[in-house]
Formats: sequence, structure tokens, C-alpha cells
Amino acid sequence: MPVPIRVPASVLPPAFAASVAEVVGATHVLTDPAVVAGQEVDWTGRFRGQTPAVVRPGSVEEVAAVVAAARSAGVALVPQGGNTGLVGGGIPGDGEVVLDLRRLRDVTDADPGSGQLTAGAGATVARVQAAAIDLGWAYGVDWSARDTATIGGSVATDAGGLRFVRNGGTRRQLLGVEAVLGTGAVVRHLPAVEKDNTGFDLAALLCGSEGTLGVITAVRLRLVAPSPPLATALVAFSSVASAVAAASALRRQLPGLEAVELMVADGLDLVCRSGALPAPFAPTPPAALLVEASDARDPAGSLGDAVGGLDGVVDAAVALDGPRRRELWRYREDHTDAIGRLGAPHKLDVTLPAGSLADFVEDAPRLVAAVAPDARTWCFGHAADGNVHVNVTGVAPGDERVDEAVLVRVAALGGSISAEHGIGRAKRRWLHLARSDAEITAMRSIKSALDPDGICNPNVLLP
Ligand code: 2HG
Ligand code: ZN
Repeated sequence: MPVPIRVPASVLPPAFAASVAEVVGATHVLTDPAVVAGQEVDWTGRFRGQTPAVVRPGSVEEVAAVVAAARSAGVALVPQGGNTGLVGGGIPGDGEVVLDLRRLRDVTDADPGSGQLTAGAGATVARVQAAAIDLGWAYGVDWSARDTATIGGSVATDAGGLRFVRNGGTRRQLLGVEAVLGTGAVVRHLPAVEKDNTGFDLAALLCGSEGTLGVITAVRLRLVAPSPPLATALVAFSSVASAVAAASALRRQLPGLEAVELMVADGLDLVCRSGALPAPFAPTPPAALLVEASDARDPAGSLGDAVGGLDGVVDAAVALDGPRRRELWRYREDHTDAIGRLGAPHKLDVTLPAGSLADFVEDAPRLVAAVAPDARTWCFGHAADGNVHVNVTGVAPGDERVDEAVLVRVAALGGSISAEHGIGRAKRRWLHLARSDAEITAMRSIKSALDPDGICNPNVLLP
């Protein structure tokens, strides 16, 4: 595959600059370093880059024209939405031009009969959720960056989130896409029907491709039935092992299970200190689960009964009303912010087989300490999916020894090195732990076919 021509950050080829300004309008080509600075660094502060320009197209036609201009000028592009990614996948780390898709934010063709809608790539996840509710349905994927994260980025990374146990990840919600491939071709398949097996599923291919094959401009989404009334419980456990075993038991026992989130003592204490929240339990238990479940008749009763039957429970709080449920959720959702305040963390977003999860979580601090004795390790995550977020603070952004130690261990245990955040820049060195040579070669062949000049996010995902 051709190596993309890397344009030094200070230089925008004049012909490219002129044609792009003509396409999107000069006001939508940002070159002032002070204006683009926020789009050169990721949310965590770990991944920084430099860009000669941020280009903000307003239609799929404009995206296609920008891609065509980039092809002829040999300019590499990094698509960006809300810039909430956690693996550096939307950052111009090698002087790429940033393609900001947030002007493509319309929600259209909503169909209450079939429970479907089309969303522009730049619509926030919260906007899609609200549109789904207006239609009498719900959008099945949710996570705490909902107000900023865009649907295009969530499809490009196949985001998972807090409701995976009920609805699966983003790929499962996806019926079709509109995208501009690296060839400049516009592929548009936004079907009004769900049952459709006409050949290759390009939407599924683009989902999780992290912008390496083209630029997603719109998506057709399948909605889910709104949940019956919900109850939320924060449950304290005597050990991580009992919390993990409880997550599995709850999956079997509660048909209306919506979320099972794991926290451990250090993280709970940190969140309370950092957000001035009252301690939920005294003393802080070794582990806790945030459990949410629906039940049409008696959500608090059925959740309380299920929690009462679990082994290792030392205390629990159950909430039914919205404000109290949101208070309980804060103990889980505030982890990312609280850890981020300690400095740029290394984030390792991994899945373990159910039988290895508890031991892995208990051992993670020792595993990290062996290579970074001064680091702190924070584990939390989506217990029902086996997905734990290992965050490590106190390590220099470029020191990858902890990443290596954690990812090698996860692979040895038969887990996934990328559960829901993507590979990005952060983990591409380790793709071989998860994918065979033959698979990586096949991925490269697909990239060569759809992005022959290597201009589409060339520095992420593939090693
Ligand atoms: C979550 O589950 C997100 O809250 C972020 O995936 C995880 O901050 C993280 O590591
Ligand atoms: Zn997560």
C-alpha cells in the first residue's frame, strides 16, 4: 500500500487549501493554531498532534469533494466528531487534516412504524436518543459522553456502552450507512426495511473500521422498544469474586436486566473524594455492582428479590425514582472524570472470559506495579460483558510498558484487547495479539481497495 504523503503540520498545499475553501466555504477551513488547538488533543490529554487545518463540510457532497481534493494532493485526513474517543483515533498525530463532521447533524426519515431513523454522522448520541424517544422508541446504546460523542464516531468505533447486556453494541443497531470511501465514491445504503441480505454488509464493515476505509456521513439505525419501568441498585460485595459471580447470576435470573457495572474500593473512594459525594457504604466494600433492571409490574421488588438471593452481598441501596437513580449512577459514571483529574491516564479497554475476570481485576495492580512501581491502577467497567476498563495513572503518556503488560496478559487469558473503544493509535502495536497475520493481511487488502492512496486515517488501527 502506498505510504501517504505526510504533510508537515504547518503546511497546507496551496491547491488543496484553495479547492477545499471553495467547496466548504472559507469560514469552514480553520487554520488559526489557537482555534484548532482543542481538536489536536484528545479528551484524556494523552494523545496530542498538530494539524494544518480543520475542515468542516456541510453535506456528503462536500465531504466527497474534500476527499477528492485530498487524494489529488496526497493529504491524509482524520475524521473527527465530538472528540471523545479514548484511543487517539481522532487526533492528527502525524499532521493530518482534521475533517470535522459535526455540521452533519440532522436526524431524518424517522419511521415510527418500523422503529428506524437516519442520523447525520455529527448528530450527538443524546440527540439520537431524544429523537428515538420522540418517536415512541429508544436508541439501544448509551454511555456517559452521550452529550458530546457523535453517532458517526460511535459507528466508526463500534461503541459498546452501558446497555450492551440488553441491546448489544453499535453494530447491532446499524441497518446501513452513507459514506465517502477513500476512492472518493459515495456509497449510500440507508434501507427502510430491516430484513435485507443483499450481499456484502458494507455498513458492518465500516462499523469498527475507525475511519481507515472512508468517512461515514450518515447512518440508518434500528431502534429498540422503550424499557418498562426501571429500578437501580448499588450493591456492596465482600469480594470482587462475589461481585463477578453475581453479575453472571443476575444475567440468568433477571430477564429485564439493563446494566451491571463493576466498581472496586479504590475507585469508589476516589469518586467520592473527587465529586464530594457521600460515601455510599461504610466502610467502603472491596467491590460494588450498579445494577439496573426493568419490570412492568414491580421493578424495585423484582430487583430487590434478585439482589437478596446473591452470595457475598454486604449492603445494598435500591432506587426507583429518577433523581435517586441518577445519584446512584454517579458512583459509576464519575469514574472517568475523577481518574482524568489525576493526570492523563493510560486506558486499556479489555474483555475477559467470565472465568478469568475476577482474578484479572484483583491482580491488575500487581501486574502494573511490576513494570511501573509508582503507577496507580483503577479498574471498573461493564461486569455483565466481561469488559473492564483498566486505567493507569502516574505513567508518562509515551511509556507503553503498562499497556504491553496488560494487553499480553489479556490475550493470554483469551480475552479481547479492545472491547469497545477501538484500537486507534493507542493499541495498534498490539493488534497481532488479537488478530492473525492472515486476518491483518485481509484487512490491509480491504483498505487498499477502498482507500488506494492511504489518505483515510492512515495512522490508526493497522500496525
Ligand atoms: C465508560 O464505560 C467508558 O464509562 C469510559 O467506556 C471508560 O474511562 C474509561 O476508561
Ligand atoms: Zn465503557
